[in-house]
Amino acid sequence: MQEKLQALQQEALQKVTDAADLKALNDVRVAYLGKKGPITEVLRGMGSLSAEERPKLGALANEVRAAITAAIEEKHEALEEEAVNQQLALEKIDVTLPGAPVKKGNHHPLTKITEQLEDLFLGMGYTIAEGPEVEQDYYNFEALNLPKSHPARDMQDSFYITEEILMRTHTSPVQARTMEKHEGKGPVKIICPGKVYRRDNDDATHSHQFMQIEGLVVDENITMADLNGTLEVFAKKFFGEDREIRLRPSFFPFTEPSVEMDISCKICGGKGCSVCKGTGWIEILGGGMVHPNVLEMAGFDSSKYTGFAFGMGVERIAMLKYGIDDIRHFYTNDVRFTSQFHCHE
Ligand code: 2U9
Repeated sequence: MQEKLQALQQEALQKVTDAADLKALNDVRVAYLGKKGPITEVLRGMGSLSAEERPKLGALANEVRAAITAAIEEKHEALEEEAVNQQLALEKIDVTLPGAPVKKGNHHPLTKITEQLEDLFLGMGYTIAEGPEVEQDYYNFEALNLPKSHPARDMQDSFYITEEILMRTHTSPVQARTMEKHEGKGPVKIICPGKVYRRDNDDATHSHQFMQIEGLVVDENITMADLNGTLEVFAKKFFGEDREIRLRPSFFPFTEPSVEMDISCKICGGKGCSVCKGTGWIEILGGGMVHPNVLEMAGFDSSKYTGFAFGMGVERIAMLKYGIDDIRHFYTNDVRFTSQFHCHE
């Protein structure tokens, strides 16, 4: 019986060693240590032994059982560790792999053009001024030499909130407010970007809301030559060094004299084509010398100070720069349009 137990132990330990997974190991446990297993069988047959031999064999059986149990526990631990390691190997994350690509957005073309224009004028020493879109009649019209009866108000029909409050029709009230803050002391050198509103019927070239950038310089000894030089630098930097500019006489209530600026047509080089309607020139902006009435109303002595101002529509500039044929594209927010402006100049 002793030999049988020892043989059983050897056999069981070998099977424990051979068990390839937790299931096989459990089968060994059930087979050798279970109630119907061979060790229990041996113990059951102890009745036929002498009183001397019985405890010896009992002790041996317990040793065998303990040895097999210990071997199973050890193997169990090893197999579990192996299983965890296998799982870890399977779930290993390669942190050096490139991530899923994130779709990059881009700025709206009007934002881009505005920022490009801002950069250009910041480089010439201007600062940026902003003001309210819901504006008082006084700053939008009156302070700009457009009294209530002035016929030029018709050209800038607005959305009125009350008799005295309206959606601004240009960014010029920002200049008027800034001048007022200066309390009659120069220099003032600002550009004012922002959204403006006019009661207009929308079509390919008109929109009831659009963006402007206006500039204003007020100081002693400012002349038309300063305006001319500034506009020339702007035109060449923005549209290309090969562009020529020309100033034509015009009229605005807030400037005197007033001008409109054209640049030579890039498409035909000045010969005349469909883009410039055969003239060789494309209208870009308006400007002029600040009207003495405007200077005085803002608290500046017009015998000491002079100034120039100019204004442009950002949509028009963007349309010319990118060859966009309909102003409504800017406001319908179709990503097929807005996503075409990916370059970050
Ligand atoms: C102050 C004094 C003078 C701003 C000016 C223009 C000429 C002009 C238009 C261009 C196209 C507006 O977007 S547009 O329709 N602007 O032609 N703007 S002078 O003159 C000012 C402004 C403020 C205190």
